[in-house]
Amino acid sequence: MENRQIAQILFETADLLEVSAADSFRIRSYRRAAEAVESSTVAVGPLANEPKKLLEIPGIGKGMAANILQMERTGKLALREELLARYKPSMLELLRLPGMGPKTVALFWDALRIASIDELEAAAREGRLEGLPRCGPKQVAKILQGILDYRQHAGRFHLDVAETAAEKLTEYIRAFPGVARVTTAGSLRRGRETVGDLDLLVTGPACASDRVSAVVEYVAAYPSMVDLIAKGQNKVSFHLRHGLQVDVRMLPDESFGAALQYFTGSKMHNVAIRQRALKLGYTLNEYTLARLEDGVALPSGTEEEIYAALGIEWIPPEMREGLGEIEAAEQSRLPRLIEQSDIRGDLHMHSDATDGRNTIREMAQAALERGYSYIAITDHSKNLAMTNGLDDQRALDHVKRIGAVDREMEGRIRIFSGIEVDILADGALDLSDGVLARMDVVVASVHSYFNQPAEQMTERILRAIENPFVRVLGHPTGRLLLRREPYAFDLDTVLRRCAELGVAVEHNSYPDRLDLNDRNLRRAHELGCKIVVNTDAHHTSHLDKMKFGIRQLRRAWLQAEDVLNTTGPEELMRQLRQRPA
Ligand code: DGT
Ligand code: CA
Ligand code: CA
Ligand code: ZN
Repeated sequence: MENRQIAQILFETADLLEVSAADSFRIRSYRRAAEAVESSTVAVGPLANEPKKLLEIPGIGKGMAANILQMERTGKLALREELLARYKPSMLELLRLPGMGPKTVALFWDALRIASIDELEAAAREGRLEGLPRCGPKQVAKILQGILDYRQHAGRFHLDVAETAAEKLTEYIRAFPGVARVTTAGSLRRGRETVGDLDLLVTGPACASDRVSAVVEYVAAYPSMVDLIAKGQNKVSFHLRHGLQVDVRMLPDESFGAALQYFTGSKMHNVAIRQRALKLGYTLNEYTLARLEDGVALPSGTEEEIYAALGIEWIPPEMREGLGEIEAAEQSRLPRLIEQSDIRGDLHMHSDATDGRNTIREMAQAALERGYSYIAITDHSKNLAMTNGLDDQRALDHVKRIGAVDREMEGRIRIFSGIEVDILADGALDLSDGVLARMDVVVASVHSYFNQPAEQMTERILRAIENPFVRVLGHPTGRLLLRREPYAFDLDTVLRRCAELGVAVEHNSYPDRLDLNDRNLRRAHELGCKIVVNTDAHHTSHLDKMKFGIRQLRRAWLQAEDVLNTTGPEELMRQLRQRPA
């Protein structure tokens, strides 16, 4: 079992113990063990048979080592199963609702025997929660909203989660003799901001029709699978932990292009492509492109061949949403989409001065290794107390330190001094103008009072960007994908004002932010906004999240010249707060 799976079971057991009002020491021991397993750099499961090594991990005692052995042997933990039998399995889902901790769940269980989201919703609607502690009309409305949000997102996954799962599975399948390629299709290939299920294509000599059954059996035996949904002649579907579904299809090499085109989608794009094929006298399915009149198959081994036969250029997957891309291809006006290699620097990252994990120098070194010409260090300001945010004096000291490291790098990479300054509730900034004036890159972001009325939030952001030292509006909508909706405000008005003032808007590459989204990015571009794409890295490894941001820019049809941090350091500084003519 993987650490993540073991940790998940332990976390869930801790939550269930808390619902059952178990001894707080016991609850804590499960939670501590879960955290230890989750952050352990060695695989804990395989150590189960060497209890001594397990016991060396802080947070894991004798009892917990026995639990891990049990999970490794049986895939289950008896205590968790017992607790689930006492309540209902639906209790775990209830615990995942936003804002529902074990204490609240325990309260509802004790008073009303509520053990599922449906039961909670019914109780809330029928007014049965009233009179319980902390259950005023406001809280009840919040619970109902939480249920709504949860249902809307249930069954979708962040891009990085889907990609990691795809990489692991790919590695497993590629090890089978005669498998030549494992290729990602579906929404993951199109770079959609969240993924419903994973679609993988497997091709190679082993997938010929007389041999494919061995590949099917092999894939159906994937060790990290939770349950098998379907096993067909050349297809396997199953669930991974946390419910992510995977659809794997095995195809002969000569069908690769047709299959990849078909399973990449989107459905809207494919409908239009098939209509085009029919108009030209062809049929197109996942196996081949063929002539209508006599059924003769045409070369279908690559996507390029398919699109060429239909008289259009190959269309990048990120554009295949049925939003005019086929017309653009017909007229040979497909954009040359931005690529990772166009990016020259990253303008939003944190160091260990606040809540980042690495030093300024380590961040610079990591950026250099990624081929960047510059970065900006933009730590938090004091309003975010839990991050140890900087006040005026510390911010000034930090500028000096950044400058010193910049000099140490001797021109190999530029390190701009910066800050991610909080936009306070009334739109004032968290640091004084005199301090902001000393920074190369001031990113202004909202991190508090997300629930202001829309008008107030709009005014607040407008006031903040009027400040002449603000260069970038950070993660402009504040959404957390699958968790928190964007705050209510008038984005269009804000984007217009950013364009007028020359303030750049950020696309944040963190896979659970990705704001602005693809539609908003396109809108920002239409309105003439400067756009920067940043990672908001809190660790050197986070710099690699840039690829998720790039995919959204591509989905917005953006080219390198539409994005500010594709230029060199001097040009960037020149343009950062220049007003349009
Ligand atoms: P998702 O999984 O919700 O994030 O989105 P997709 O686009 O990956 O959708 P999915 O997994 O249902 O199907 C993958 C692709 O396969 C889809 O984009 C187009 C193609 N496809 C699957 N089923 C159908 C179908 O019934 N009709 C058509 N036209 N295409 C389909
Ligand atoms: Ca899919
Ligand atoms: Ca699918
Ligand atoms: Zn931020």
